[in-house]
Amino acid sequence: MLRTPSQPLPFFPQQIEPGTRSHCPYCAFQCGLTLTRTENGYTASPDPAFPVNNGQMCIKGFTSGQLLTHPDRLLHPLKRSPSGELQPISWDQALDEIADKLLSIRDTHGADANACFGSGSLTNEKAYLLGKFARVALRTSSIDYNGRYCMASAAAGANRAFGIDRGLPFPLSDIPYAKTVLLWGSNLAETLPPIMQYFDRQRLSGGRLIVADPRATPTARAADLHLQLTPGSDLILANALLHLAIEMKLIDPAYIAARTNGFEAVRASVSRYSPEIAERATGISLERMRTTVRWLAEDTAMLLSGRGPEQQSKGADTVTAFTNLMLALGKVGKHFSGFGTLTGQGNGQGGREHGQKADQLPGYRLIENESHRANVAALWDIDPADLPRKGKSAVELLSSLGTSVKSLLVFGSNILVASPDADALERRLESLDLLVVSDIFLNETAQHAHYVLPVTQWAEEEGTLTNLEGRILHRRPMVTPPMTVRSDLFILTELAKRLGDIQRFNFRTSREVFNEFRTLTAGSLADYSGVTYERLDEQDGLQWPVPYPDHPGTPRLFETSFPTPDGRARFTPVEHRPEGDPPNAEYPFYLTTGRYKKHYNSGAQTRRVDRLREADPEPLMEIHPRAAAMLNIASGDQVLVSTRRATATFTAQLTSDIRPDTIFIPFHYGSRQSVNRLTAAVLDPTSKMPEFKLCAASVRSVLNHRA
Ligand SMILES: Nc1nc2c(c(=O)[nH]1)N[C@H]1C(S)=C(S)[C@@H](COP(=O)(O)OP(=O)(O)OC[C@H]3O[C@@H](n4cnc5c(=O)[nH]c(N)nc54)[C@H](O)[C@@H]3O)O[C@H]1N2
Ligand SMILES: Nc1nc2c(c(=O)[nH]1)N[C@H]1C(S)=C(S)[C@@H](COP(=O)(O)OP(=O)(O)OC[C@H]3O[C@@H](n4cnc5c(=O)[nH]c(N)nc54)[C@H](O)[C@@H]3O)O[C@H]1N2
Ligand code: SF4
Ligand SMILES: [Mo]
Repeated sequence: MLRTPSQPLPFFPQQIEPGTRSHCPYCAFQCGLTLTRTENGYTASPDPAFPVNNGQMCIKGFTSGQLLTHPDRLLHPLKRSPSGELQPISWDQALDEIADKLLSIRDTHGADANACFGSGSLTNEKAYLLGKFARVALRTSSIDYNGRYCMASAAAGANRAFGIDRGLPFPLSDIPYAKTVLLWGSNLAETLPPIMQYFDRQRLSGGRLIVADPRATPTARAADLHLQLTPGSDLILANALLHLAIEMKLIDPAYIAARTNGFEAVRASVSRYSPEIAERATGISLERMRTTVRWLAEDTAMLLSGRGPEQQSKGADTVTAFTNLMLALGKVGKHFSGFGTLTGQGNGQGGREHGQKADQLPGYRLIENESHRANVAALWDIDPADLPRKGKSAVELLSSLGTSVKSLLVFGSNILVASPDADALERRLESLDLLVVSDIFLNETAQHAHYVLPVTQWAEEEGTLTNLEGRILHRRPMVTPPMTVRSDLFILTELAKRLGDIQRFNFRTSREVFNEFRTLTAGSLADYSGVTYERLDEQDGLQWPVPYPDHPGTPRLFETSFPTPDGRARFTPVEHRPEGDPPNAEYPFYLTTGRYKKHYNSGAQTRRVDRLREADPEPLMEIHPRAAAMLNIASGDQVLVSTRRATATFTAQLTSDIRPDTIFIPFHYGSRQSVNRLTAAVLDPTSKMPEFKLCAASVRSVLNHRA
């Protein structure tokens, strides 16, 4: 026994004050909310005192209370029996057996044969401890996480240009003062609904909104100008806008000279992206391009990018085309202006800073940088030579399952629904010696596991998350967890102890983990060393870097310099490349994927919430009426959608909001309704982001349900 019965359970909340303020379980907006106990469970209401959401929430937040008392909630560790069923076992038995198996895999196949997969929904403490567990206890380089599917291209682009990656390098409260905002491939009216209050204020004071999206989404319909471009042509359009800005003498030579390097190479490269070429490739008229450039140049202006241009096999270069444009216009680091990317997951920002990424150590340190290695190894009390090197990125790691990788521990991702080319992944999961899934629900991935470990969830635990504007927030416990579940932190510390590392994983509270990791970030790019849980409570969060205890936080970056060796931002020329899985006569459509307002990511949580499931019970394939007419398809028909990998059946929805060459299917659904069975595992060579937004598809009608 590692615990005497009189001691409180490690990582369990000690006391819960009624009326505690905390945050939503889902997206990067991290709305402040409170919970009220009702006859049937819990009801969530917005916290009017929290400054970011200012009393607003979306339907997912309002219905989040249902997750806490859900009948599907996992309550006991489960083990797969020889006959294939998952059966309850004790925590000690589960942890002992998993640790034994990890050790025997390491002995037989080497340390890298054990792998971990993390998530942007884990708190900073969990993300940090998972990275430390992999490197120090398992001694494996095999760790990556679902942020590779999400923020990797944005991160690569921002690092390349600015030397740092904080999604929004300015506060949300700057948005209302931007004269022009260009939202590039973000449907934020549905994916960050309460953010619209900032845009409403912007529009009321005479601001303009431009949206670049192949679909006329609710966000695009709210815009002054909609650039309904051909999927995958974003880089061409961005380079052509810079070409025009140069031609129209709208660039800012004084800013370029004072604050940047490398413009001449970019000037030469964009000279080939004439508006005529771009008009043909993107479908956007010269007049619209000119208006866009004029609006962006003339006053305060922001370019904010979403997953549309980023989840492409050229996503990192496309983001670079955006930073090139905004730097040339002299906007970056000026008030109410600049480039930003809209982070998606609850802790999508903090989750990419603290060492669960294959190439990173905590505080945005790099695992291949010798002085970063020495620094972290010293704090972890290990020899730098024992710190594993860079591992494989998410899709590459999952492609090695069953061959070089024999075990996988998953924390906070439903990889079978969220990963590209999912049928191939399903076969690989089946070939593992050990699959362990820690989750709240038995999601599609957990159904393949050898062991399932039930964990505490958002309102039952403490920790920190970092929102889309780099604001570190305190997740406070509001509810006592069921006594039979455990925190992810408990699982990691107990497994580490069983692997023989007691001293380095001797934590009993989230706060203790936080204190170790904030010390470790001192002097790093994402410096949290001046943050305490108490300070977060007093100030409703702090924006990093926070390098010392009285530091007020850093709402705006880049005002005077960039965190590059010479303090200047970097231009990098980038060229268009075609998508990895292009349309042809057999597969004539672009299949693009994305989100519904009422479901969240793999849907493991939201498909279990009655109001959300009833509102959108299945994924619909959006198709333009002209394309549908040629294929003799009506709304409500069952259609077969085929790609070079698989065929699946969906219900058609005719809408003139989409381009005739494009179909759209959301990815929130599992099994036969999973669109990721169709997508391609084509990766961006720089960011290793899979090309979720673009593959070739064919459509045909199977059954006509017309009356
Ligand atoms: N309701 C809801 N909200 C969420 C989430 C959710 O699942 N549901 N998830 C959260 C997470 S993790 C994330 S990452 C964010 C994502 O938030 P968004 O980036 O807003 O979401 P997506 O729907 O993936 O993609 C945005 C848009 O990209 C467009 N698009 C497709 N192909 C292209 C292209 O080639 N070029 C361009 N320019 N656009 C293209 C799509 O039509 C879509 O409207 O949302 C967060 N918030
Ligand atoms: N085709 C297509 N595929 C995509 C995308 C797309 O646009 N198109 N978007 C990609 C993007 S941006 C993302 S972010 C991914 C997201 O997809 P996933 O990685 O699957 O993420 P989620 O569905 O948010 O959460 C997965 C699981 O985490 C559990 N969970 C939540 N909190 C915790 C916790 O604290 N601990 C533990 N152990 N479990 C927890 C939930 O119950 C759920 O089962 O999907 C990617 N996949
Ligand atoms: S899902 Fe996002 S926008 Fe909706 S309530 Fe939760 S944090 Fe707010
Ligand atoms: Mo995401």
